[in-house]
Amino acid sequence: MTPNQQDALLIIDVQNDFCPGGALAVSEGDQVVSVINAVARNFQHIVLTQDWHPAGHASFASSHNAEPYSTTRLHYGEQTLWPDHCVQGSDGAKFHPSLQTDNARLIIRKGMHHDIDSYSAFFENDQTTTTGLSGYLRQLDIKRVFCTGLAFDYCVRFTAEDAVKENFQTVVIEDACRAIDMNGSADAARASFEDAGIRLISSKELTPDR
Ligand code: VGL
Ligand code: ZN
Repeated sequence: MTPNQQDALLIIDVQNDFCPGGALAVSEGDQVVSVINAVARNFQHIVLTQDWHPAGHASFASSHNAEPYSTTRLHYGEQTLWPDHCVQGSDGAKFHPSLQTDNARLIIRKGMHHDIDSYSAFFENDQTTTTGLSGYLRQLDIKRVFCTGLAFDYCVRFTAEDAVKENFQTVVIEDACRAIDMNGSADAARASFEDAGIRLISSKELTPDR
């Protein structure tokens, strides 16, 4: 499978806080970096996302005097509460230092509204507030997106599902992702991808020489 002009690589939240040692560490999160750097060489259109919360964000357990990984209701529905992470301007919010970002054309920052979390690169968790990504991709005549990054079962999952809703063909490169895997969330993501017609592939299909 060789990406063409109408394909885009989406690199979701490969940030220090989602890697080992970070505030919301995803097991083996740093291991996606070399895989993503390798597949990125095949793409002309690369978009990065960066989880980018103001201090005191509504998705932080500390803002509700609650335990991390518990849930609460926000104005748009149920929301998992996370440890403080990816605070704007912090080291935890920086991209992993080995992630090659120079060829990315766009960086979408998300989760910036104090009262709305945003897992997806397309729509915030109220499912209405847009990041502008669909318009950007359409104007570049992108037809298909390849999703990578962290976390497989949260931000990658919601991005891939929204990409389908926005009429992009959608592929997830599974070994270029790692999951938080809480209460069966990784298996739930796989089942949902199957239902939505989202293809799961291995990076080997894009980089046969590695
Ligand atoms: C993410 C939880 C909270 C992610 C971001 O990137 O998957 N998960 N914020
Ligand atoms: Zn977040």
